[in-house]
Amino acid sequence: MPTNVAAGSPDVGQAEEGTRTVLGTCHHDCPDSCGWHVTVRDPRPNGANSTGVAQAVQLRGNPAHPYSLGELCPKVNHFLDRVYSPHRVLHPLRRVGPKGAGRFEQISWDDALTEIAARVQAAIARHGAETVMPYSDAGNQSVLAMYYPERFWNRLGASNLWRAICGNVAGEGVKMTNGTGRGLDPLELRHAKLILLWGTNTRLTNRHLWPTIEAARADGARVVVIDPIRTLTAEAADGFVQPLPGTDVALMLAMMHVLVRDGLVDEQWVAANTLGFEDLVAHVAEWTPTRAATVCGLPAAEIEQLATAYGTTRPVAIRTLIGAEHHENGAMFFRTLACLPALVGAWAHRGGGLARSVGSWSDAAVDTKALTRPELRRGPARRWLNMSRLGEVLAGFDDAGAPLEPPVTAMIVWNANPLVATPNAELVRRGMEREDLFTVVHDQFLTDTARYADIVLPATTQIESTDVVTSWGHLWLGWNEAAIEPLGESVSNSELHRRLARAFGFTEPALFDDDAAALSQAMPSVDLDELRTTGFLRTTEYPSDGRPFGDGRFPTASGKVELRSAGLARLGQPALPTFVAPRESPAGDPLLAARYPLSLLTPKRHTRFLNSSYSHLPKHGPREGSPFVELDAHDAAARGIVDGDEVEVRNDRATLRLTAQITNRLRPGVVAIPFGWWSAQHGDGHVANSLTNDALTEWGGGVAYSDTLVEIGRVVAP
Ligand SMILES: Nc1nc2c(c(=O)[nH]1)N[C@H]1C(S)=C(S)[C@@H](COP(=O)(O)OP(=O)(O)OC[C@H]3O[C@@H](n4cnc5c(=O)[nH]c(N)nc54)[C@H](O)[C@@H]3O)O[C@H]1N2
Ligand SMILES: Nc1nc2c(c(=O)[nH]1)N[C@H]1C(S)=C(S)[C@@H](COP(=O)(O)OP(=O)(O)OC[C@H]3O[C@@H](n4cnc5c(=O)[nH]c(N)nc54)[C@H](O)[C@@H]3O)O[C@H]1N2
Ligand code: SF4
Ligand SMILES: [Mo]
Repeated sequence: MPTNVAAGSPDVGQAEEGTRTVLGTCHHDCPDSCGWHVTVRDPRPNGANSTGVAQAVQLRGNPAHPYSLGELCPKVNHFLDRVYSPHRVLHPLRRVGPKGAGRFEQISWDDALTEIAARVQAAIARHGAETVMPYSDAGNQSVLAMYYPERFWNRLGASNLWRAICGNVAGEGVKMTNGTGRGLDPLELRHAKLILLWGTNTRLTNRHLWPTIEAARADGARVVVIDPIRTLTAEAADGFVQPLPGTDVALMLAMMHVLVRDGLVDEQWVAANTLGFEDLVAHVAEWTPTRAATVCGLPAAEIEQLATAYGTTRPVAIRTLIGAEHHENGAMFFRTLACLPALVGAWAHRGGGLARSVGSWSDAAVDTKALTRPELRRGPARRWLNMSRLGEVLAGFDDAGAPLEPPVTAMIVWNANPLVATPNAELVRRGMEREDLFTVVHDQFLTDTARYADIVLPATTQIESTDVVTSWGHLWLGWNEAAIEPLGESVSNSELHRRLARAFGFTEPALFDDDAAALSQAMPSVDLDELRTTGFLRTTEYPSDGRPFGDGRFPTASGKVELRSAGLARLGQPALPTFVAPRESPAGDPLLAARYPLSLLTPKRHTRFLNSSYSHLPKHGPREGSPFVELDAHDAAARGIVDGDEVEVRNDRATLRLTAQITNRLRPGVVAIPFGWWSAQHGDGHVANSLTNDALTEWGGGVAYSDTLVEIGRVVAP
């Protein structure tokens, strides 16, 4: 078993004899896209490695990497344990027990591909190609791993997958105001004097940005966190505002009210660069801090202070990421948030504005069409199935509740673990139990989802295949060179889809392009040789003066920031920023709230977990304890619950048994179950998402995990 060393000091140039260093980039669905070095020991007949194949013996942060600076994280510090885990799936498997039981037999790749082709073609003969649902997310967010597979699915004519579970809503929300999802490079926060971390848990989810925030602070910046949970990040901030979940739009409207009332609007900037200011002024007149205070559960004075600080400090920046989009009003959250910098003219100052995902800056380096080849699809663009609604899709319904025609009878999953990660997971489970559904899962481990597969296929890890990573947290592309051969019979996502194309008898050359050719096609403007040599390369779209909208021009129809949006009106949404309480919330549905009075959040919580990817590994899962529900002392006392009690958390979707943890991180009425554990760790066959709501956001196709109501009760011994 190779040893694994915590991140830290550089090892370049000090490699022991017989080893070499290979440059790579973390593939995880994380904004930081850290650079790493893998130390590889080549085989020598009588040397330290006599296994006959190259072995990775150390994986460390690349100290030269401009963003991660040589540090990795508690998830990936033990990455080689993941690579060489005895639990890796290394060969194709065929199910021999009932779906979900996890009993499989090893088969050959030829047998697996023959069976997949035969069963999928039979499904297509009966229902047409749209009966096939490819389901994938960002388990490996490298360029080829994410997009090369689409060539095959286009050629097959399968249903399209709408990947809207993470980030799409935030982008579509901001776009309604600014005409683009683009914003500040987060490193620009260095220049700000007030930083609002709004619905983002930087120290946990984006840890390599924290030194920038600390540096700004050392220069006098104040940092305020706005979050319904007193997170790790809130603990370290100068100020903390704790609204009820899903109520932030009311808070923003009250901030606008104060900015207008107190003359804190940058009138010159607003007059030159915004549309609809007069309408907005009239609209926010009724949103007094007192009114918002009731909605948000905050003291009115706190709202006044926040608004005053926002209106009087320059440069002033808002940093947000994904978490706040998981509400029914999640798109409106981002649309409204994007109005705030305009009102105070924040974009004019270096370090001012709104920083979110920078994916749309770095994606400009990739020619998506050259990669995905939409022209391989014959006939018209086919239907789109929303990944957020997998439960309904497998139950046979579209987003509007109408029957799906044709139904989904074949599903191929890679880069994703939907049974843990999608909302309303018990509905997904019932779908995956369907005997008339043929399921293939390509993964590194026998995940909850893989246990329901008819065929499981082995996937490589990041150090086993070459790729390029575009980051959504910073502006550098990262090279990832394969450091070792694929373990066992595992294959990368691109190789899997070349094999599928062959098994289906397709002949179009693009379906068989090798990785190097596909990368050159996809990134014509990038010097891939240089990227391979240096390991990272800065993308070139971001303006060199650091100010994305320094000239006040925005790519909307009007060329201005649209405080009033005709585009939204066309979507049937309010043209002005408008607060609507989520339906599954105490204010949205008092009858439901009478039965289930507690708002449930299911956040990312653990430093050693990355979504659903680590809870099953020995250096990760056990060190984070076992599943629990956090609740405030008042809510606990009202139910006779003490710390450590076994409790049931229930709603109409599921009932989970968990240990109660009394906390001061939450306010009364709000409870939390961390997301990431598999059903095996939960032990009762469920996961946090068994409880969560799969209602859609108003636009953008996202999903309202965080508008979930539950009740908690003590488990009484019989
Ligand atoms: N309750 C709740 N649910 C949530 C969230 C939440 O905050 N709360 N967050 C949501 C968000 S933002 C996201 S992005 C999703 C994440 O959803 P998940 O599906 O949990 O994402 P990951 O854990 O990143 O990766 C999924 C799988 O990809 C596999 N994988 C990694 N590399 C490769 C590869 O190269 N090839 C193949 N074939 N497989 C690979 C991993 O082994 C893993 O099983 O979860 C969502 N679900
Ligand atoms: N350690 C670790 N790091 C990760 C991940 C992980 O699983 N573990 N996952 C990665 C992925 S896929 C993503 S998308 C990013 C997400 O990165 P973030 O968006 O920073 O993280 P989240 O925890 O999803 O959400 C941030 C915060 O939003 C809060 N929130 C929820 N509802 C509301 C609301 O109504 N109002 C306000 N103001 N806040 C609200 C949550 O309480 C949470 O603290 O993190 C990435 N990084
Ligand atoms: S998971 Fe994120 S923080 Fe950890 S090494 Fe990968 S990119 Fe860096
Ligand atoms: Mo995500």
